[in-house]
Amino acid sequence: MLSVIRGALGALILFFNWVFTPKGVKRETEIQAQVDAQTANLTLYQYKACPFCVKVRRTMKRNTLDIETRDAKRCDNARDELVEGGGKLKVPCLRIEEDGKVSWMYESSDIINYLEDRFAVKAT
Ligand SMILES: N[C@@H](CCC(=O)N[C@@H](CS)C(=O)NCC(=O)O)C(=O)O
Repeated sequence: MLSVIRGALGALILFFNWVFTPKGVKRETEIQAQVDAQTANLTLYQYKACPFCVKVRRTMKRNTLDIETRDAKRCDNARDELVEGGGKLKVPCLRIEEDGKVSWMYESSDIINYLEDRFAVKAT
C-alpha cells in the first residue's frame, strides 16, 4: 500500500515537473562550451522521482548545465559507487572532481547553492 502511494506521488512529481519545465538560459556557444567542459567533471547521483533530486535537476535545466546523472535506485553500479565514494545511500549527491581530487556533496540545497554560485549567469 505504502509503495503504491509512493509510486503515485512520484508520478505526480514527475508530471508537474514536466508541465512546468523551466527554460534553460542561453549562452554564447563558446561560453557554453567552457561551462560544458567544467560540468564534465560533475556527476549527480539521484532517483528519478525524488523531490529533492527534481529540485536539483530543475536548477541544472534552468542554468543549462549538462551534468551526467546516475540513477542510484535502478542501477546497482551507481548505488555502489555512491555508497563507496560518498559514504551513504542518500540522494541527491553531487560528485565533484577538481584537480584530480574527488568530493561528494549531499543535501539538495547545498548542491543548488554550489551550482548557482559557480554557473548562474549574473545580471549585469
Ligand atoms: N535533506 C535531504 C533529503 C534527501 C532525502 O531524503 N533523500 C531520500 C530520497 S527522496 C533518500 O535518499 N533516502 C534514502 C534512501 O532512499 O535509501 C536533501 O535535501 O537532499
